[in-house]
Amino acid sequence: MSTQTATPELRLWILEQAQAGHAPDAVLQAMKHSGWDEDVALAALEHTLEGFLAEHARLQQRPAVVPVPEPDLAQSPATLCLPDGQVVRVVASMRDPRVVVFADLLSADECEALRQLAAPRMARSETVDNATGGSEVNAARTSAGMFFGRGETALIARIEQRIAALLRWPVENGEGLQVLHYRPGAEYKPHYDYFDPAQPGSSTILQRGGQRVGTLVMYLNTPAAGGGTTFPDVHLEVAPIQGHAVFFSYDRADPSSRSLHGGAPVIAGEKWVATKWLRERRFD
Ligand code: PD2
Ligand code: ZN
Repeated sequence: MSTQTATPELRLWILEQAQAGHAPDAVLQAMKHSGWDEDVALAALEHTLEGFLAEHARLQQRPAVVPVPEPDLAQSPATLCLPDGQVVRVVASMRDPRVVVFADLLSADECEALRQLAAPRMARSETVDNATGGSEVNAARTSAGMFFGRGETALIARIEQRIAALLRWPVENGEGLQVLHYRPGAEYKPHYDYFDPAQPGSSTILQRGGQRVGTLVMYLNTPAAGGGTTFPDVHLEVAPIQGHAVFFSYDRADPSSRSLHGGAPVIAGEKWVATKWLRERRFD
């Protein structure tokens, strides 16, 4: 075991390297060359850079960057085999904003079962009232919806475990699944899923689980026309196809995340989705 501990001089030196624009990996290598134990150097680097990034964000008056859920796509796999045996196909991915489209996340039977469970409990969708942190009916969101409790049924628990494995994010950090139903003409105008830190109502909401850092929209049917999920900043539209899902993450609660997205109007037929929002911390 190492007896070295990081000194204030080392932290100052790390900060100077960061300010000069040197990449963390290059700084780590330089520390190792100077005789610092790798674990000590890494811990000092992480600790110092965390502070550096927080300060950088504060100076820019922007929220800090935080860790986000992320599927394991390092080797560009065509499929991901999840622990429950589900083989999910990776259809498309984009780095900035981070968007990944999956196929076969849910079977047709699972989609039907979710719709059946949700149908008797649907009510006009509400959006968060920024001033109070409560919710209100809003013309920008003309769907009907309901929330399941986390793990409410065996089916829901199984889907939640699958999502946790896919996105490598704890089940406990997820909000309950929300099911939305759009009729022809219904839409969800472009919005951000994170809570605006500048709004007075947000502090109450953030006490439970912190910020939202990722969203998974799962398509429970295939509308005849319209109803895609749009990302206006990058002119992307994801087609709603039964069993497919679109995942996107946002590592800062700020428009620079480019996570603006909406549900385009349904033109023909109807649209059913289930949304899973993921928080920074346990959402109990
Ligand atoms: O239904 C959609 O495509 C959609 C679009 C934007 C859902 C959500 N946002 C959401 O549930 O946050
Ligand atoms: Zn949304």
